[in-house]
Amino acid sequence: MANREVSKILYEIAELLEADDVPFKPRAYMRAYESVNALGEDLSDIYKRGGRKALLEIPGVGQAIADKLEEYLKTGRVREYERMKKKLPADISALREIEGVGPKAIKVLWQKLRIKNVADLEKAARAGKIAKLPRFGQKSEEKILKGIEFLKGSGKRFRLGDMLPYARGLKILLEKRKEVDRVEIAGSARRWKETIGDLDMLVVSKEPKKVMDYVVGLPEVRNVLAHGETKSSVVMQNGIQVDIRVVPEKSFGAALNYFTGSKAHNVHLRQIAIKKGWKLNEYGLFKAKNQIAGRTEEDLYKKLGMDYVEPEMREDLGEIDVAIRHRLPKLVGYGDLKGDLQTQTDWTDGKDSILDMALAAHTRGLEYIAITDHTKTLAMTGGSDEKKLLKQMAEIDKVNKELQSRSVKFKVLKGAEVNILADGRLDIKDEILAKLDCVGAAVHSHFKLSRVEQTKRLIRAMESPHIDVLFHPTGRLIQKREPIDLDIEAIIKAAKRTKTILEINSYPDRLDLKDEHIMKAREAGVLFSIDSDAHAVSHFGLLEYGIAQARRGWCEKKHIINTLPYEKMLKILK
Ligand code: DGT
Ligand code: CA
Ligand code: CA
Ligand code: ZN
Repeated sequence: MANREVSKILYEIAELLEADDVPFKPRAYMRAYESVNALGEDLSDIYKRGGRKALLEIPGVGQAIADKLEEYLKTGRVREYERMKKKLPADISALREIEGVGPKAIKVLWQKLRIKNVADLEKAARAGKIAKLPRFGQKSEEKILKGIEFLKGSGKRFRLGDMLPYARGLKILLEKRKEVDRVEIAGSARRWKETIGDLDMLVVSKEPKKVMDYVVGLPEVRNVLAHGETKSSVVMQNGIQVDIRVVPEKSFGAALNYFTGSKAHNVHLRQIAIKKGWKLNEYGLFKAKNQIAGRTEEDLYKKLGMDYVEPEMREDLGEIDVAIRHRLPKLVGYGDLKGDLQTQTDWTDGKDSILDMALAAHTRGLEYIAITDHTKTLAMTGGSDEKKLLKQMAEIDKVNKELQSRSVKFKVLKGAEVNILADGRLDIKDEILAKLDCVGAAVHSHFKLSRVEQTKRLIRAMESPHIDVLFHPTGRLIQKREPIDLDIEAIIKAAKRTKTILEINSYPDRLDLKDEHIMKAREAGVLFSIDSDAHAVSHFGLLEYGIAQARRGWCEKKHIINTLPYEKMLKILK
């Protein structure tokens, strides 16, 4: 397809002429660009059919432009364009997408700061270099940054749960290519941060250019921010920016390590390399000019004198020192859960029956679930009162018998997600709660109480002898609702004192407790459950997000009660 390439050339010639203040000509090229862009027929077919005469019939194409079209169709290049491009080699089409950036500005940006693409421009603007340029100033710098944010999507961060499945899809797409040997998701997504700024992907290939052309040409791409030989940045239709790099096999470990980050972890590793007289970068670990490690991440850490650090821990929160002393925790694994202590069914606002939830959990490799439907003061969910709870308990007995008769080794536990009232009382009578196997309590209303009231409220609930687990303790919804105002230290202390389990809720909108609170609570000796909060059979897959948060909080198997078989787990409960 010559049309796409030719129309880009015409567009850029128009802009290059404009940048040089040439009168009239830019308009002519822009008109020709518009016609070629809108052609229904391939230019080379038109030329084959009618020669130069046919080219001249295209609206806006005069003698001078026809020369260029002919030259392109015969030789694949336009020398005058190449000559102009040498003087101003910036990616004009991409930079022009930014609100407020015109051809004259692009010329100044190139001449003064060697800015070639949107990524360069963003870097310079963030460093305050644009404001200092003649004819720019503070206001235009801010405007440029806003324009880039807009181009990149909303400029905000994305919830991991919304983007990880997408990233995995992209990975599979790339893995199918012949020229691609290996693909890994890196960056904050590999570290399982609750939100991600963009997606970083790493590809091993001997044909980087092919990979780059393929990625940039994907129909999913909304904007190309940079298109290089081994690095590109694109914005997808869903608004996420994808940074993708191709590296050779021998640098793969070093590159994966570098692009996984975090930046703070990287900086710390590099200091260690320097102390040993070596150099560490995304290409490898080097002693003088010789690569001594970096083909894999494992050999890299080993050579640096430490144990392999799991990506979830790479935040420079002390993990490097612990790795050097060979004292890293053995993190809870993605396959370590035996049960799930928070699930909802069609008895309230869940979609599926108790039996179906049990069978789905069993298929996922779990050995038990607790049924924890909402209680009566959460009226819009059809929450259970005491009578309904008793009825449900009888039903659970039946389901367990049914499972047994089908030889399914699986246990359904009786539970509830008891609603905590504004003053910390519970909405279900104690004598009923006493009959349940595993009781969670949670806040679903009065989110705006003061810190003092809120903290008192939760502590009162935890003091109930029947409340085993505090579900989604802070009530936050990532990017939607702030957490309730809590004295988290006091909550942790009370959990420890009352032997209340704190939940790590896996629902990607919640991830509650969050990583830093998990870290604190674990250090204080509090135990956790990792629950899906499933409202449908498909939701058990979400448990991996909760496990990831637990790992970000340095939790081992022993910190998570539902890694135990249910008899042992029940013994830990109040
Ligand atoms: P994000 O995208 O904001 O959620 O966070 P990251 O960690 O994915 O950061 P990103 O996408 O800017 O860069 C990916 C990784 O590349 C980052 O985790 C570490 C590495 N990196 C980026 N810039 C630098 C840098 O200036 N120095 C070092 N040492 N590493 C960097
Ligand atoms: Ca990133
Ligand atoms: Ca990035
Ligand atoms: Zn619910």
